[in-house]
Amino acid sequence: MLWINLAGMALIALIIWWFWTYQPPNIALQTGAIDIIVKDGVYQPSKIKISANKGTTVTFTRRDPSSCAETLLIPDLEINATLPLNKQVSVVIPASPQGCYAFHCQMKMYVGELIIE
Ligand SMILES: [Cu+2]
Repeated sequence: MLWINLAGMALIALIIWWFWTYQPPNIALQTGAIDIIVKDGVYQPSKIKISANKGTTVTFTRRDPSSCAETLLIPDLEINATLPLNKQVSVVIPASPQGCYAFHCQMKMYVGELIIE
């Protein structure tokens, strides 16, 4: 009986950890190339950091055949790109002021964040 209770508590703790505290790994890069893979419902990495007032190029490679993933939108920067399957596409991020800029696919199944600081 005690073991069942302990196992149950451990499971609950694991569920709480997974859903409330677990954050997928982020990659923060200030310089150099940033490559994002579009796959399995997530941008990898989904959070990227770049320097303010300094443009950069981010490449996207779509590995998800669903057509919705084909469109990449960064509304605040007025960027709209088409990502053909399995092709690396360079997206030029213009020099921009500090802030958080969301990027996503057409239906927002894929979501990511561009942090400019
Ligand atoms: Cu989508």
